[in-house]
Formats: sequence, structure tokens, C-alpha cells
Amino acid sequence: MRAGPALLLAALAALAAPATGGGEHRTIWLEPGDEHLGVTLRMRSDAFSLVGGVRALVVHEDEGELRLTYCNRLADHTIVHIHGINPQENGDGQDGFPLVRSWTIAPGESKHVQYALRQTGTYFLHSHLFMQQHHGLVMPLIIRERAPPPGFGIGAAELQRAHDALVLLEERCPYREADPKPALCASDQAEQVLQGMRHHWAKVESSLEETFQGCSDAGDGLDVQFLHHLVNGQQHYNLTIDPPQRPPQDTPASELVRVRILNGASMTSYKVFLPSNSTIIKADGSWVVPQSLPHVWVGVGQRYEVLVRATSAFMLSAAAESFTHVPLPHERASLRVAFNTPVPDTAPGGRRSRGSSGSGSSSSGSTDVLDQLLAATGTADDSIDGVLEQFPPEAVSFADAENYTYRITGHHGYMSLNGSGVIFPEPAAMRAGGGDYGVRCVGQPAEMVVRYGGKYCVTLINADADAHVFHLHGHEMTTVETSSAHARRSQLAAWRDSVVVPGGNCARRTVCFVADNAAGGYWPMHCHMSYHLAAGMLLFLRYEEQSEARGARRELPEADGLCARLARLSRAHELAQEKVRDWSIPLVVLALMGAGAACVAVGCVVRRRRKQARYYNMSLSAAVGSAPVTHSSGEREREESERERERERERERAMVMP
Ligand SMILES: [Cu+2]
Repeated sequence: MRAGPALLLAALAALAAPATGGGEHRTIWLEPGDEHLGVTLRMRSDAFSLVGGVRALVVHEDEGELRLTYCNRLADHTIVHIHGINPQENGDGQDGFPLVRSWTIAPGESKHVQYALRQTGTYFLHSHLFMQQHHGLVMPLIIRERAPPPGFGIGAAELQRAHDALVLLEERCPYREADPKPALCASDQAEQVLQGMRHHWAKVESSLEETFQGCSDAGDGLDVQFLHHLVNGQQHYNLTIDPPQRPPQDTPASELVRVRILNGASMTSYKVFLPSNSTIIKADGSWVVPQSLPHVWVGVGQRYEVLVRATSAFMLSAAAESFTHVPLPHERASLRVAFNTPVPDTAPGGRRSRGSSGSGSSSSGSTDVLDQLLAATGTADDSIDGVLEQFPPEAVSFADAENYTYRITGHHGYMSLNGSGVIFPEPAAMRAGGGDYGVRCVGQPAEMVVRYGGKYCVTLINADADAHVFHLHGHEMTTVETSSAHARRSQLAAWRDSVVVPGGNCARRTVCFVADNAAGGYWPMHCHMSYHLAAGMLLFLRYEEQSEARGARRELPEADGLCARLARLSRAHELAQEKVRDWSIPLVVLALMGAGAACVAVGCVVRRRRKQARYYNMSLSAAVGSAPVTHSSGEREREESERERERERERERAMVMP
């Protein structure tokens, strides 16, 4: 790809974008990080806000559209996927999956994406290339709703009164269970660990048939361990909220805090213990019938929104999957929320004395902590999907849906679905690869062919010892069968985009969806655990061409297979791009001066590495062993957000000065 014209075109597209209507245009830079604790990459923008002291992209549904330009200042290709958002077009890689090489963003180039806002809730941006998410390319996205659905039971005014808090779960510094625990983490540790795991899987002696058809016992530990488990970049994150001054007659009996839990980790599911007076209101961005639960397993990529009615300080603690042992200190992380001015004494039902723990701090007592520690031992399950119900319930029946079944297996150097895997190239290989994108398929790739408007159910049977978390792009799924309850439930389970499939004993679960994405084409469904995805645990949902015979729907591609088809698609796309570029060269030359200046202004071509300690870097330096940093919320947070944006703009201005 000729970088110059493409760069200018991208800059032109980014500059032209704000004129097309819709919401605010936001630019996000993908940059090197400071390499502390293996965080070598980061996302940065002057459009980020602070939510409970944590940087997040915050938009309002009223904006109508989400318009972003990604500028790649990394040495490698990258691509950004917005997890859980279902774009209705994917022809130019709007979904952020590297199906064809030209959809990735080359070093020094930029890409504009634009979505109609049809969803609200908590989502996140992350790189979908190799291990880049693990290296720091993660950013929470909050889409604020106008109001909850009618009849929800919690009103718009109440939700607007709630303070926002984030629990961004992440792990740092991986090592293989089989290897000695490292004292420090190297920047390429994730790649080394993956290589070791592939080597280990390849050495397994059983035949493919055995691992494919048999049932492993549940594993007794994760293949990958981590030195650190973090909430918002720290092991114990303290948030102090500044409730607004209100006249006594308007002062509520409790403060409302909307805690947005987001598992941005690469391998670890967490058991999150909730305060006793909390209510789950959303799962993966979808409204659910408000539900109070003592704890919830949060698999990688999953999100929950929890409304806490706090009469005093409270805590949410998260324990990493610990299988057979009580979680060790480094396997636990927490968010503690306190209030700068006392919450009014008058709780419903009478007065309580100031300083008492109150129901809101149920998790802070030592007995409770002990109980939680003992209860945290175990592995992720999907029982919550038998409990949470969508709101409002949709009258969709999957009784007549078509079914696909996939057996999940490991070993043989890759992770597979029905014995096959699809392995995407590493950024280093893409750098050196020239025109060869180098997607590698093992066996016949699994492909689920659907027609627009059809209903489909997918049964996942886990023949593997490890749990997996399956994420479907472009669609929402509802659970009809969990691994523990094999009776099909009524079709009211929460709509979500990521589901846990527990490990061992051929645990099986069934999820269903409507093929309702108008864009058609290919949509990935894959394990969201980074090491499993990198090792091939991926299948494609493909909308059948209109000309395709109905009877051929279930046939897998013949000898040329998905890999060849992917290669053809990639090549066709490259050729189309080249035609566009050839046609556009005179235009580019004419626009050279103006575009060049404008491009510098938006910062796309400035690839200077900077060392300011911000966001992850700032928080991670305080992550381990040190006293937790306290962040405040409320009015001060909004002001700080604004000041930070201004500082960011100043830094940008300074960068383009000679
Ligand atoms: Cu997996």
C-alpha cells in the first residue's frame, strides 16, 4: 500500500467527516505506552472523560451517531473493534475485525468509522489484532441513555441522579503455570507465553479424534497465570464521591452509584462480589429485569451495570478464577466507594447512627471478607444466564430455529472448533509480509451460513478442560440452555454479546440469535480469551448470497475453503482499493498543501513518542504494593475532565510547534 496517498485520503476523510451531520467527531491516537508492567501500547484522545477517575469515551444516545477517527502512531498495523456495538455495515472493516488486510490501519495511517447509535450502556474499544489488547489497547465506552424503557421500575430521574463508577478488570504480566514465576514482566512476555502454550498443545499425544470426540475433566488451573490483577489499573482502587449540595427537603435517603463492571482482561474470568443493596440493571449493554445477586461471574469481554443504593461507603471485590485454592492476595482486586460529605442519616424505615457500617458496606467486614474468600474458590460458570431476564421481553421464539453444533477442543498446537482453527498473522509478520496477509487455516474452518431474517441456535459443547468465553460480532444472543440447566428456558434470557462456556465434562450451552444485520457478509464468533483466539478458536457467521441455493446453506466450503475465500476477498478488496487510489491521485496532488497542513493539525502524522505518565502509566506505577490512589467524582470530576481535555489540546498544539 502506498502510504502517502492513503494517509492523505484518510486525513481528508477525517476532516470531511464532521460536515456529514450527527454527533461530535472524536479522534483517538493509538500510541506506544511506557512499557511498565508490559503495557507497551495505549489509546489516547482529547475526547475522553473521567468516569470515577478512569478515562473513558462517553457519548450520549441523543448524539445519534458515533464518529471516530483512529490514528495509528504505532510501528505495527492495528485495528480497533468496539466490543458489543453492532454496526450495520462492515464492508470497509467498520466492525474492526481484520478479515482482510486492507481493513487494518497501517503505521502512520488513519481510519474513520461512523455508527448510528442504536444501543446504550457499557462497551469497550480494543485492538482485535493478536495480543495488542493485552498490551494496553483498551478503552471503556459509555453510551448514556435518554431514559430506561417504559415500565422498567427505575425512572430516568433516578438514573440521572446516580453517580458513575467504573470497574475495569485487567491482568498484567503473564506466565505459564508450567514455568517459574518471573520476578518482573518483559514487554514481549505475552508472545513468549503464547509460543510456549502452542508448543505444549502440540506435544499432547492423544489423537485429534480423541480430543475432539472425548470429554476432558475440568482443568484444575489456568494455563496462563498473571502476576497482577487490577481494577482501574490498581489492585485496590478507592473512589470518593462528592454528592451535590441539595436542600434538605430534596436530599435523598441514599446516594445512587451506577457501577459499570467491564472485564477487559485477556484470559481471566472474575467472581465479583456485589454490595447487598445493589441491583443488576444491564448485562452487556442490554436492559435486564432488575435483579439482586450476591455475586456474579464476569467472563472476559462481559459487562454488568449495577445500581448501588449506598447509605455509607461500600466495596466491590473481584477474585480471579482460582479453581481449587482460596484466591491468593494478588488474585484479588477491589473498588471501594466512599462519600466526601456524609450520606443523610435517614434511611427508609428510620434513622441509623452515623458511623455505623450500614447495609451498603456489607463487604467491608472481616467476616464477610473471609466468607467471600471461601466462596470465591472455583471456576467461572454460566448460571447467571439462567437467571437474568431481558427487559422488555421480546416475543421471539426460537422453537423453529436452525441449529449448529460446535465442539470446542484444544491441543495439537491450536485451539479449534469442530477440529479446525483460523489463525491470524502477528503484527510483526504483517510488517514483513508485503501483499501476503498470511491467514492460516488448520482443517476446514467452521462457517455458519445464515440468511437474513432467519433464526439460529448455536450449541457449544466444551470437550476441553478450560472454560471459554464466546463473543459474537454484529448480533445479540439470548441463552436458551445453560451448561447446568439443559431444559430449554423460555426465550427471555438477557440479550448479550459474550457468553461463558464452562470447562470440562463436555459442558454444553445453547445460544440463539436472529440474523438481522442488514450489512450481511461475514461476522466472527470466537473465544474472547486472547491466547485461545490467537491459537485459532474462531468461526465465521456468513450471510448467504441471494443467488446461493437454499439447499446449499449448510455445506461447508469445499476444497478451496474459507482460507482461500478469505484470500480472494482480501485480494479483491485490495484491487478495489488500488482503483480508488489510482483515480484519486490527481485529486490528492491538488489537495496536497491544504490536506498536509490539516493532517498535521489533527496529529495523524506526528509519530513522536512521549513519556508523560498518564492514564494506565500513571495508575500502574502505583499499582502494586503502594497505597491506593483516591479519585473523586461529581462536579470536581467534570471540571477535571474539562481541564484534562484542555491540557491534552495544549500538548497537541505544542507537538506541532517547531
Ligand atoms: Cu477460549
